[in-house]
Amino acid sequence: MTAFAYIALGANLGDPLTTVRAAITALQEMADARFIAGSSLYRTAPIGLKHQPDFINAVVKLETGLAPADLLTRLLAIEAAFGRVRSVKNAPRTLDLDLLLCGEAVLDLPELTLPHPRMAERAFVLAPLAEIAPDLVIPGRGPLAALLPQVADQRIERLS
Ligand code: PH2
Ligand code: MG
Ligand code: MG
Repeated sequence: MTAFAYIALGANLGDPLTTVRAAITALQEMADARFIAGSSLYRTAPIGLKHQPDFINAVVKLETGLAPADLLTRLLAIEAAFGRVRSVKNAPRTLDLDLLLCGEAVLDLPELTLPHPRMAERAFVLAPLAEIAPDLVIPGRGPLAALLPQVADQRIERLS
């Protein structure tokens, strides 16, 4: 049994454009997962801690038979390989890979909540997600298309 998984990429330290492009390549090459689609890259205003550089964000769709916790372990390994150092919550980061959705899975574990608990409030997630999955319905949150207008005030620019 496989499921479609959606992963959000974010970076705002170092050379974030190069990092996000290289991280997409790493996801394309991940064992036990098939790369289905990747969104455009976006330049986005920081949400949460305001006084930090703009982010580069994107979303990728994979098909995988991995359990959500095992997929998360792979993502954390890629973050570490890109030099991610964890300090305070929402601090600037070289690379953040967030598991947004894994099929219909609804989970509330200490290390993993699915769907991602803040995805529905973030234009930097919803806009790239809408590019690759316009008809997506988020378990417990409803259709993506209905959520997007609610985040229209967040600054986000699609890069070519
Ligand atoms: N990630 C955060 C907090 N704020 N803001 C933007 N624009 N993009 C992000 O990826 C982001 C953020 C926590 O992971
Ligand atoms: Mg994050
Ligand atoms: Mg994260």
